[in-house]
Amino acid sequence: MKLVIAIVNSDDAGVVARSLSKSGFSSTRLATTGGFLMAKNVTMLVGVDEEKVNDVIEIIKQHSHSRSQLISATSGVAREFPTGMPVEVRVGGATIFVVDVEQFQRI
Ligand code: 2BA
Repeated sequence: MKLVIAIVNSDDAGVVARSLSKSGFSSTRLATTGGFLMAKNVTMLVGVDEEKVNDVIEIIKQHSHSRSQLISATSGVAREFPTGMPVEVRVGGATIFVVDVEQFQRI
């Protein structure tokens, strides 16, 4: 068994979760915050048999859109940029990790 950990944009999380559920995949949504932008995102946990991992990734890909975000030069994040201008950051559709699950139990 594998655990798919997907960090997705908050705006996409609902549709991703619904699409996973429609296809028979259970998921858990955690409210998280990106370390760079300090913006809220959603981390989804999906436990799945190894042969279904690509199906899960495909569903996440279909519904996760990349977008540009402007961060203010006055915010903590942007202080490292010398320009003093707003900085445009391209936030990806989703960041996905796939890890091995040693044990899975429903009690
Ligand atoms: P954040 O850390 O808030 O990062 C948001 C976006 O800012 C990133 O988009 C990337 O385009 C940019 N960015 C991040 N760190 C940067 C840096 N040191 N310098 C310049 N630009 C930087 P994504 O790469 O699509 O990441 C979206 C979110 O996924 C991240 O939010 C973070 O929550 C998570 N993430 C990405 N890579 C990760 C990793 N290796 N480990 C854990 N979480 C990760």
